[in-house]
Amino acid sequence: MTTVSDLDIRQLRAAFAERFGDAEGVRLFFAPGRVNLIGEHTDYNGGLVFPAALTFGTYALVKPRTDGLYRFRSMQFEAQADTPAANVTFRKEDDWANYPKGVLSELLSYADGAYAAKLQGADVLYYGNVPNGAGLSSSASIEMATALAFTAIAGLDIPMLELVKLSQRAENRFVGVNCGIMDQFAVGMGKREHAVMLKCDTLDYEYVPFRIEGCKLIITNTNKRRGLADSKYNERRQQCEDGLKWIKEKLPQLGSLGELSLAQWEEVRSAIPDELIRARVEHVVSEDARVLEAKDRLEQGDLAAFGKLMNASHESLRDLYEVTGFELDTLYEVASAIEGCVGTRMTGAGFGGCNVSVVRDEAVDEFRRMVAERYTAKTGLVPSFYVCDIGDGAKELDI
Ligand code: NG1
Ligand code: MG
Repeated sequence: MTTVSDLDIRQLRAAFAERFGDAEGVRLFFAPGRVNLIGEHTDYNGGLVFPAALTFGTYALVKPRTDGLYRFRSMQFEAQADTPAANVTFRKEDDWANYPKGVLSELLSYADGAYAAKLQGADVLYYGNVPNGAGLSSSASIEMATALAFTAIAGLDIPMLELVKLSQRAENRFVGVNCGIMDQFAVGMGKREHAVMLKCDTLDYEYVPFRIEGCKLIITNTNKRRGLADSKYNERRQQCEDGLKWIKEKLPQLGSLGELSLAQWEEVRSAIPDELIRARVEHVVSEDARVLEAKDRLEQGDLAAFGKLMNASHESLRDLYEVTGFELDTLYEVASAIEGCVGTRMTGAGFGGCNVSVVRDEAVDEFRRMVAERYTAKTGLVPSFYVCDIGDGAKELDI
């Protein structure tokens, strides 16, 4: 993977000029990828998540236009799109460019179109170093970089939290991925050296210093593409909704699974006649409790307990929610067998993508060596490792 320090702004300017004529007056915006530390498949259930923003992400070099035309180009992808603000529609062949187009579409209709007249066009060049389809939110990072860039160049005063919601709508309605709020929130609202615990129904949130003294946060990519992830993701969402419906027969006031305490769950679990759906709900309710406890443990500096909760989260996603799969389970197995690995789990939607681990400094080299060797022996795939820092959410960069 290319690291952030490899990005040379002169290179980016030159590439911009090559595609658009000249780079006079461009502005640079950045939005990170994110990693979820714990709290998986809880966001769309109104539950708790505990993500953090990464220091790699998507850069958008932007120059305003005045003719209403938006032109999208990428340093890495062939597909490109030219879209007049008057006619923003989804086109399959526009590929990745549908994400910024979705954001544009949502901005145009935001507040009943109150800002539409100010959205007068832009040329945009993207450069990203979040691995795609790995569960690190490359899509949310494109969306949030775009949302911030377009509001900034148009001089619109829209708060970050609104851009977060608007970008989620872009993904739900324009791109057609029915994701929860976690990704856009972490990407927009992330804070350097902090994780953020978010309650996804109320959007109440709390920053927690991410102190893991003597340890590193390591993301390991299975390099297994996520295949049927979308259909299975939507199937899990449906199963949770079915579970909620049954529980509501006993607790009519319940708005979401995220409102259900462990104690309440014990009382109503028999209301769900279907064993599989009971298992799905059991994961959601227990995962929510793990997030709360993980936050406390991190604040207390009890990394051993924090790590155990990460492992328990993986096992619940494997056994109850069934979203891990052979590669992620193999990583979990080989990583957790390493002495200096404090905690390890899948992160993101699952079915492939990434694992996240907390590893003692002195064990990092061994972790990389042994995990790679054993993982490759079992799967035939070569994993990638990223030793991570926690960075800030979306922002404009000085150039
Ligand atoms: P990733 O792995 O980034 O696709 C998905 C959802 C999140 C959340 C997690 C599971 C998308 C774009 N995002 O994350 O909202 O539900 O799965 O915790 O589908
Ligand atoms: Mg995504």
